Amino acid sequence: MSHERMANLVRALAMDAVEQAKSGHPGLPMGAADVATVLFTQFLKFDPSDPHWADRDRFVLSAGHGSMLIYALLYLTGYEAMTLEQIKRFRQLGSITAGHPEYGHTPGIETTTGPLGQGLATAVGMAIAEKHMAAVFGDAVVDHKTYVLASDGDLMEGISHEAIALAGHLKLNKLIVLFDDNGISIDGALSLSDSTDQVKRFEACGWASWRIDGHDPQAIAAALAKAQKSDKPVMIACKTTIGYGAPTKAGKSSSHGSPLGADEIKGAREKLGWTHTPFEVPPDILSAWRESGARGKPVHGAWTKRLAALGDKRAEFERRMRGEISDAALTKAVREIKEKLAASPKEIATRTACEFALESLIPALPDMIGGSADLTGSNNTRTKSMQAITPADFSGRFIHYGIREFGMAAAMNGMALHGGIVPYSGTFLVFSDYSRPAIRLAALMGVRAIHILTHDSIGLGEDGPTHQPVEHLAALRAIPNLMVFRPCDAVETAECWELALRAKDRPCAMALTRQNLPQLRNRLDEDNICAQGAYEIAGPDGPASVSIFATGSEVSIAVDAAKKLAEKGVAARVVSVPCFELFFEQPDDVRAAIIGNARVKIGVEAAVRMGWDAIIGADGIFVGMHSFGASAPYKELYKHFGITAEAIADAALKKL
Ligand SMILES: Cc1ncc(C[n+]2csc(CCOP(=O)(O)OP(=O)(O)O)c2C)c(N)n1
Repeated sequence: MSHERMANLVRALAMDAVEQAKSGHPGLPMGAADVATVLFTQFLKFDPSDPHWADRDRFVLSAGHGSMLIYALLYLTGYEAMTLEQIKRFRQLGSITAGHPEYGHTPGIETTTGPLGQGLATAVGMAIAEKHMAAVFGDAVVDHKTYVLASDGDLMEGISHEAIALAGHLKLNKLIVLFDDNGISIDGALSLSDSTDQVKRFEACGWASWRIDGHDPQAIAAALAKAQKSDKPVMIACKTTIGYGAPTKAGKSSSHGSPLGADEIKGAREKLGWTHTPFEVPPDILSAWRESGARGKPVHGAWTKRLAALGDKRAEFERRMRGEISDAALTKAVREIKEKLAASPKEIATRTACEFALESLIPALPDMIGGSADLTGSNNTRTKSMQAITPADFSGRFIHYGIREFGMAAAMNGMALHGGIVPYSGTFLVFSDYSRPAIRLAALMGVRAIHILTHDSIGLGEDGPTHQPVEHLAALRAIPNLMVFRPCDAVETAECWELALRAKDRPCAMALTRQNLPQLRNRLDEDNICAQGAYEIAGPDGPASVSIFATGSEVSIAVDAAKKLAEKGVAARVVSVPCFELFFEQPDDVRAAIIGNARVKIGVEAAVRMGWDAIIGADGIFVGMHSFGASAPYKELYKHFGITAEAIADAALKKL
């Protein structure tokens, strides 16, 4: 079967599906069909009968708007779930052919893409994961490549630079980027807004990179063959024509993101020599595609034998790839931490409590790979025993991501998606804005990526308002499926870590302090009390007329306020709220019991009020931030902004 016929079938399916949906992006699939056909028929290692095969090559369509390309490829190569019917239902409710590829929604989709640049950055994480798992389990069972198809838009986005610099530094030579170099974006020619020499840029970042004709199957195959042997990551700039085959729209932005229209499609059929009706799949071409889809079966079979030969390590490898951390090891480690804290309570910052917890967690859970965006000493995410991952040795468990918060968060998604790894990392809470789009994708995909975000309020002090988050907790809490933890002491920090690790299908953000906090939980609790999201941490024996709800560093202030109220004969209880999301997920009666019916409800958090009304009600009192912070020693700032035990007690007394 000729390459041309196989590639033209991809083009036809893309234009027909977009036309039927009356929306979508035909330009990229038509332009990149040759590149993708060579990759999928000759190079990509995969087995459509087992989309989760651990040693498959990963393929990331970073330019997610070209989704019909991957849907066509999945159908043609024989992924059972991807039927012609699904392709006909492109972009319709309930289909697996969503507008942009969605991880977990469609078998064969390795990561959700659409936000340009992120697919590439996620792929960097996949390639790191491959190297680490190969270092741990050996290349007999872990030896695959990560391929990315990236567009102009992917490479223009700032995150691409973080990603390629990190990949180049780490010499991720099994990462191969195919750049769909068509010189067109939505507004028109790329020359409107860009004149970067991408080949030189990648080379400057330590990649091997060169240009080819992206419509010449021999050139594509030769380039991919050469890329297999590279000692650096590879970027092949494939010169293509967007909307290839369309008589008047090819090479123009008009083919990028709308249906071509009946006349243009008719003309494209003529130009491509495609005599078939819409959605007609010639059996001989389909069988050629299916044959290439079956290429991986014997390779997969041989791998299964090698896996069996792993012996003792096999179960461990399979457990890790399933994403199941060892329940017994985690339970034991958390118990150990809590016992130590009960035996000798610690007045430490929660960031220090994080490191204290990690000292037990890291040896217990080999799946965990930590890191920091150049704030290792401030985030306390590296324990003494952790070795850094280096280009020469990927067996380490700590990554110096550099000052690349977004690239770090996207790479963490890639590691989690690859499997075998539970990634966590550190930066300042205020800089979660820089990583937010990747945190959002983690939440959308349902992957376990753990973001340690220290220096979580005005409590960081002298660095001032540029570094003091005020709106970030609210902003993070607004992301569905993301757990935002803000523990109040060392014990809560350990419990929040346990919850983060146990949540297999959820990312989390953990806000931790720079300043020391007293340990409020001195008793050894068998259960994870934070699991409920909120609980009474201090209270009178009888009914309370004041309920004070607080998180993190403000819980101890709330406890002091309750003492002051008690001195005045007012019974007040304090509820610690380490995780809003887990609290809101409790049954109504549990929530109602924790909120209680005290006459006065007060929320205390050194941040903005947004979100708190769900707990304290619209008529509740909020003690927190109403503006940006300021530069000063933190104790002065708490006084200056009125977040004190006195202010809380006074507000309660006034309302009673
Ligand atoms: C972060 C982000 N910004 C904007 C968009 C909207 N968008 C989708 S495709 C595109 C650019 C299209 O140009 P290119 O990447 O070259 O794709 P091609 O036209 O070759 O299909 C834009 C701006 C997006 N998907 N993601």
